[in-house]
Amino acid sequence: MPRADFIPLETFQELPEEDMKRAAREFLETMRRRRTVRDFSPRPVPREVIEDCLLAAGTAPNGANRQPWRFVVVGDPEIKAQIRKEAEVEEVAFYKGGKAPQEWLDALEHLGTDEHKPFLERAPWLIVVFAESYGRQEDGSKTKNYYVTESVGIATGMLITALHHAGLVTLTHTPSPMKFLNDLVGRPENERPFLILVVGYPDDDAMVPDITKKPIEEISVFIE
Ligand code: IYR
Repeated sequence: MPRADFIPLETFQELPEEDMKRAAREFLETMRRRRTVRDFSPRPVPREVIEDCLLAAGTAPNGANRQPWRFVVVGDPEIKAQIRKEAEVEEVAFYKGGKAPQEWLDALEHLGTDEHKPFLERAPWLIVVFAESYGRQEDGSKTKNYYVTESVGIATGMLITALHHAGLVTLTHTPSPMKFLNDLVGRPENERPFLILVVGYPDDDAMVPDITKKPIEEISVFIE
C-alpha cells in the first residue's frame, strides 16, 4: 500500500473539563437506558436511519483500515421467515437436542430464552453482520485482513450504540452454527456470519429481565 497523504486533524473537539464531565455522565445515562429486547413491534423503521447507523458503525477503528465487515440488511418478509426457520432448527438442537451443555443452559435460565425466535420475522430489519476473513484482489488472489474479530466486534458495538441513540432497540442474536446465512443472503465464502442484529421498536408490552451491570470496582483496575 502506498503511504496515505497526511492532513491536519481538524475534526477533534476539546471540551472544557466541566463540559467533559457532564458529557461523560450524560452519555452514561443514555447507555444505561439501553436494553436488549426480545419483544419487537412490527412497526416499520425508515431505511435512511439504518443507513446512517451503518455509516456510524463503519467509522470504527479496525486492522490496517481494511474495514472487514459487511452488513446485510434484511427487510424482505420471505427472507426473514427463512432465517427464522433455519435459526430455529439450530436453536431446537441447542435447547432440546442435547447440543448445549447443561452448564450453558443453566447460565441462560435467568434470561428465559428458548428455541422460539418470532422476532426474526416480526422486527422490521435484521442486520446480518459478516466478518470478511480475507479479501480478494481483482485477479482473484487472496489478501490478508487483520484483527478481523476485534474490528467487527468494535463496529458492531458502535452500531448497537448508534441504533440506541436513534431511539431503536436491538437484540444480538447468534444462532450457532450460522453458516446457513451465507446461502440465504448470498454472501461468498470469505465472509463469515458474525451475528444477527435484530432492529426495531419494542412492543408496547415488551418485558426485559431485571438484571444489573457490574459496578466500576468489578469491571476495572486503576494503576495510578
Ligand atoms: N443462541 C441461543 C442461545 C443464547 C446464548 C447466549 I451466550 C445468550 O446470551 C443468549 C442466548 C439463543 O439465541 O437463544
